[in-house]
Amino acid sequence: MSEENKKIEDQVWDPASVEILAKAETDCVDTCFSRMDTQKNQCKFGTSGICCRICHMGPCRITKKSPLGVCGANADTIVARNYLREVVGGTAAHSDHGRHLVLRLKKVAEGKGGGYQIKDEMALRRIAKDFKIEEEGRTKEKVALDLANLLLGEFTSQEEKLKTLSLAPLMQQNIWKYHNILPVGIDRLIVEAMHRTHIGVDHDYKNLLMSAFRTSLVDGWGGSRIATLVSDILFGTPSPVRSNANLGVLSEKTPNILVHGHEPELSEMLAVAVNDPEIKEYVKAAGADGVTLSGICCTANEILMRHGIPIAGSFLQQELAVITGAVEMMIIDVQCCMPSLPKVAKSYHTEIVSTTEIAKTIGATHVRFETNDALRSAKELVKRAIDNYKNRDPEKVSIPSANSPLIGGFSVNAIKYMLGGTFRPSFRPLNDAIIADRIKGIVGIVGCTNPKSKVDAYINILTLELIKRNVLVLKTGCAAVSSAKEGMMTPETALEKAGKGLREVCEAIGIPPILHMGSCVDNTRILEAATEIVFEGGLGEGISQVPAVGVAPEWMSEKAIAIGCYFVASGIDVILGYPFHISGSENVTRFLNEETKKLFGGSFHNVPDPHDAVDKIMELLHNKREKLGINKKAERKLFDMKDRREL
Ligand code: BF8
Repeated sequence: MSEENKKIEDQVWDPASVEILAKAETDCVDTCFSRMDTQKNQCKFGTSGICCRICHMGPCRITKKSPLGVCGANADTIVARNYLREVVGGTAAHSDHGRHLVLRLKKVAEGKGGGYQIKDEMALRRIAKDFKIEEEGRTKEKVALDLANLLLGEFTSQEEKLKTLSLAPLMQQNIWKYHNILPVGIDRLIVEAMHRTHIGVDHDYKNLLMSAFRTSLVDGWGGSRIATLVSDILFGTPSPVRSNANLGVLSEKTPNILVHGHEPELSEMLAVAVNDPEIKEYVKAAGADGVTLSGICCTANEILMRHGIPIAGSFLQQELAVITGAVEMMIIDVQCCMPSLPKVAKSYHTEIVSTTEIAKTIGATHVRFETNDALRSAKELVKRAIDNYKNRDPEKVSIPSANSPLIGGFSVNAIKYMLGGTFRPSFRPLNDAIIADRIKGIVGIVGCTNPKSKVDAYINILTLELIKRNVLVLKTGCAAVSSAKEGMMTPETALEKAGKGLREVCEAIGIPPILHMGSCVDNTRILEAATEIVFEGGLGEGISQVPAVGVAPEWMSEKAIAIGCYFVASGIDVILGYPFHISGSENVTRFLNEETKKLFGGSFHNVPDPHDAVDKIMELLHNKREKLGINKKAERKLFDMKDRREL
């Protein structure tokens, strides 16, 4: 192995990425990995959260010599304000995504759907019932209109608390009420959080941080939850589906179109367009047998879950996909699309196409995706990609062979059905397995990948070690893609590695021990699963009592911070592979990492090493099981001894 490849192997885990990063060096193309090198020694004021650029008396930086900003703000205020603004950023991204889908549902209900339909009427009626909307004897359009109006009200409500909160167990609702953080409308809370972080408004770090948790609730139980609910109604509730993942899904023999971003309105229609007879004829005329559509990032997860369309890669593979030289077009919408893409694409024939007014990139072609005439708009994009096929330079093409099979599509409904059967879908068998100690608990491994450390390594080590220890792993976002690429999302491979108890349960039910639950907004499916466990009974009155942990091993985005906050506010401990930018304030750090435990039943834990994370997670699960009285005696002793050793 060359020295060069050795270095690359320290940056990325999967062989396809190693191969393409080597190609990037040969082709003299910059990637986020080379830029990470040049960005080493990142600003310490930024990483500790003590740089304040909120007003133009600054920017101010807190040091021992200058402990206050020009306005008098101390480190606690500055760190907490910066943190709240990050939570706002993440919440806004998820919630705007949710809003677009509700507006689409409304148009569909009014007969102006632009080619979209209600694909899952049962989901519509089930959700309508949850919100006490009359549905019996009414057309699906009428029900959908009432539901869309109710959900739009979730964004605009000024004083009424969010209705989607009623989907949470009563215990969590009471905790939020007790701490005075029951959220009102999504838009109002986002505006209010921006207001209180303006110069001269909220200076109490605890007050600011409670606002961060309140804001995050309008993400997890509001905007994101709405996005998932409405996506299921419009595009279908996912059920298990086979597919493949990694750059090897690209085809040497057909035009390749990559869809990248987050909102499923675009990707859903592209999935339809590539199978349209007109497109089949068009591509034949271009000398190919078909078009290969695959996805990057969360949009990949969306179309995988509902159509079994393969995943080309996760966040940090977006540039690598272009560097294969085999991509005719990358169609992007919102979130996690790197501004570097057009520059990378310049070395090849790939056209980067942006599609929405709120997300443009210099160097990309902007073709507005017309949601009101979506199929035509999608077909035009596909034809444009096919036209570009002739420009592919075979000399520049190198598609890695890595291409792992996977099973995705585990919505809560699908899990319930698999656990209980068609006539009595239920979480009972899972609760019983947890109570009987065959499964220790559930762990959601979620979030991004980050070039600060070897990509996918933490996620894959942790996942493997947890299933060995009889932990059922639920996955979303790019963390799900890491496992998929590793070949760990088929029962065949993962069950071999799972502990005895978990293996027996999964074999009996017919599920893999690692469940792909979707995109980042679908983290709400994990909350939904935890809620089902509570409702099923025997594992506590609230989510905070369920043996469940969340982990964001390689996170990087503001959305991940918002997700972490709504998990903690819902009573779930969250392990972070990288710390927040808060170390400049001991008070803020203590509040997030310790005091939240007393408030909500869960807190944050910084654990940079995956093996330490395994120990920490098992300890957290053990403690929750202990409180429920479901630990075996022998195991209790073992943990007592371990505690004594630590003392
Ligand atoms: O929303 S996991 S890198 S793609 S932010 Fe982005 Fe992170 Fe991936 Fe999806 Ni989520």
